[in-house]
Amino acid sequence: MAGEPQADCLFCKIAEGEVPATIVRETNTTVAFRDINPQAPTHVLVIPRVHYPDALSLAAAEPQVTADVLREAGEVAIQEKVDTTGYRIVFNTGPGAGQTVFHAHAHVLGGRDLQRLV
Ligand code: DGP
Repeated sequence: MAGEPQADCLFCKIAEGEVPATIVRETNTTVAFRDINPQAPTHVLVIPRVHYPDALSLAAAEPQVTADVLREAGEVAIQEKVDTTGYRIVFNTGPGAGQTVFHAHAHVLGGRDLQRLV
């Protein structure tokens, strides 16, 4: 059920400490950890502890937690010192957009010149 831990979800397992990850920040509602396949010098994923398959289903059910994810993405940028040069927050949504893990997550990318996407 949405909102409940999913036995087959990698990011639920990371949130519960069952799968190791390099965690950079944690709150009661979120976990931030380094992406295993970094696309920039700073590439951190921020996830809600609760399981929803993507950012918009999280937003519909848990607006406060969604705000927590976004705020933590900004805190990661400050902690990683990419806030002054600029950084990108990305929510890949759906397979056609490259989403491969169906537990909502924000990518925080920075530390290099990021090509303009839009
Ligand atoms: P997305 O393509 O938006 O669903 O992003 C999923 C990201 O998750 C992708 O950039 C790689 C990362 N990832 C996949 N498996 C692991 C893992 O086991 N550990 C960590 N730290 N990151 C992972």
